[in-house]
Amino acid sequence: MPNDNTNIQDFSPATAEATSSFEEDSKTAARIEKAEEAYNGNSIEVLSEMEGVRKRPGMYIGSSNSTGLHHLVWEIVDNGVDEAVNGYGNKIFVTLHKDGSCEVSDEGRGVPVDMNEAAGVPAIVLIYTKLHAGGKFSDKAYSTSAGLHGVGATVTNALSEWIDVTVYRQGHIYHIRWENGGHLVTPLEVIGTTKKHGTTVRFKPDATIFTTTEFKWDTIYNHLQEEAFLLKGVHFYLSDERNKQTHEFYYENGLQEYVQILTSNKEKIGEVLHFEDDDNAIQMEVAMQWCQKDYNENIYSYANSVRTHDGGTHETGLRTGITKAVNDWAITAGVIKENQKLDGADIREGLTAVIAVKVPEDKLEYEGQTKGKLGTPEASSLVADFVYKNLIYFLAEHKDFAIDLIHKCQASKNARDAARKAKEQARSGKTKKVDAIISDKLAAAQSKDYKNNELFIVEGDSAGGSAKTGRDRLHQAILPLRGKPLNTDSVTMERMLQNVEFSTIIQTIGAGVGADFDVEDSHYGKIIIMTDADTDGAHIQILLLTFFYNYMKPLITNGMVYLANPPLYRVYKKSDPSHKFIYAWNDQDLEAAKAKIGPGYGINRYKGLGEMNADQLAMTTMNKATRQLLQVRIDDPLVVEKRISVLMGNDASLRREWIEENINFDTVDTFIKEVKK
Ligand code: 1YM
Repeated sequence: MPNDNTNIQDFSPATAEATSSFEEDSKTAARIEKAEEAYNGNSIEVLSEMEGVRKRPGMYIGSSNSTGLHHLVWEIVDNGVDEAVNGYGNKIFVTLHKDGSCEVSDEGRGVPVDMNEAAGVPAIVLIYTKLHAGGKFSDKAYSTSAGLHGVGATVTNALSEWIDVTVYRQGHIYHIRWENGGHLVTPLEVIGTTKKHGTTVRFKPDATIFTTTEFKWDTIYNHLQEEAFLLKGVHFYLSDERNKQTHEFYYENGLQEYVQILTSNKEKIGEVLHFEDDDNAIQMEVAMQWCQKDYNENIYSYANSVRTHDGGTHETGLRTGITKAVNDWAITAGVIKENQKLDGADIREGLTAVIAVKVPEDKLEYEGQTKGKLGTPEASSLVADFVYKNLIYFLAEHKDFAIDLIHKCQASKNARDAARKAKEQARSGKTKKVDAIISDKLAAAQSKDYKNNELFIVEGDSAGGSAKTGRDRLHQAILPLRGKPLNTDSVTMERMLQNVEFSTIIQTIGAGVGADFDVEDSHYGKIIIMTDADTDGAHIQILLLTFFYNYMKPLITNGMVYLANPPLYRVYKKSDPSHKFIYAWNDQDLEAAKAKIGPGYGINRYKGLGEMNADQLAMTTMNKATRQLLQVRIDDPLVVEKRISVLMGNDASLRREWIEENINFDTVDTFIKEVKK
């Protein structure tokens, strides 16, 4: 769906125009011959390394599902992007072919083909057959750290049915091909001459490795768009030969446009602020926009083009710089007194900001196991100074904006104070009436060990009834919902608070709402949305997730929101009177169940939760030992904002189109789902 502004154009990579005139350079031929000999000597060791990748793909690309599959593309794209970042070429082409292969091209120097003396094989062979080979030859200052796992093209080779690499370099066209996970079938050869320079890689993922080998337009679209925001001046061309879709990404103003798109459906205060500094040891770029009626702080950070989900020193610096600049300006301008300083949280409410830093390789540090949190100490003070100086200057130059901003901060502060008072009052005994309302609907958990308690929000009274009977009373609470919840994206907070369903949810969770929400106060460690596996159920999921996203975002960012995942089928043996069932959650399970039961099986397809009795619902969907939950996460902020604005916006035709396109209940793909117990 995100290809909303797709324009049909034909993008053919310049490098594809290979000259067919075959003119082999004798020196190169001799070199290549030598390389082949050396390669044979080396190949056993190399193959065993690649065999390791094939045996445990998850270790190298995270998983062997669709996410892992797309890692194969990112590894190759990253090599092209690194080349562009280093100043060679400014176009990257990605083509999805009808035969299931993916082709990536750039217009850089071409992958090095000269002999690596130490190894006795051409550099390109090392780059495509040894793990972590890239860095050893590279002189690049900032690498993209090649996605999450940073293992390079070798992994793509190891996990492909075949891979062809064509290099246009110093007047020659070189070609090399591997098959079946890294078996060299066409050694490096010169196949022609050319005036072009660059690299083209085409590969077909190995269907014996992945659970799916279908490249998704949306996934690649979103990834390239994110890269394009971060790399001003680089053009990305995506084209899909399967359905003739094409799209070009090019953002001259980078992060400024990123923030514009993130806030496109919000009520803005002033313009996007955009600051850059290329002169320091660490390159820094930040864009920010304040909005009304948004109770969240939306900060997204990147280090060397890789998203830092858990923030780090650059994010800390950004927060410090903003708080200090706004307070200093407000005090100097006489808008507030020294003792009325605003809290950072009040200043950041309604702020959408993206910060991207480029840290030289030798200073690049991460905290923890994953690359989710930047650790480089210098980033904190460098970013804080840079943001402070630029922001205080901007405020001084744009007084009207500055005053509007301070008013918003003061309103945030007042709302927070009022909410705090209300909470204290509620605690001091004025809540009986509300408690009574809740207890009508809510079947509470007995335990006060909140972190281990689970709240099931269930579609419909009948499923709610089964859930109440089948639950673990100690730790599981059930809250049935009647009908469709309110669309909280199109109403004010006041209106939302008047809604009985949402006020019940807020009271039940017990941790406040909006700016006042404090995740530490949550009465439940898991909030589990349990709906039917049909369009209505999908719609209810979206409406509830939109509410949590807008008003209790930390529940999502802390991984506390889940979707129950009831089975789709029940398989049984017709002749067996004991009615032992095998449950199936997908078509793969179904096939396995049919095979297990053998001839004479029967299949029930569940349409709704109501078709299961309490025991079955508990066993398949609620019991910790046997259920599957989908954890809701926000991976790509842009996808969430875009989908929410389409799904929740006023344009009913866009919404219908989207639901129709996603009829197989991919609906909540917006929020990445991860299977958990
Ligand atoms: C479509 C994929 O791989 N392009 C590419 C890769 C490299 C170079 C140029 C390159 C880099 C350097 C010098 C250098 C790579 N080089 C290496 C290694 N596109 C694609 N284009 N000359 C050419 O960084 O010094 C790994 S990839 F290892 F040589 F550095």
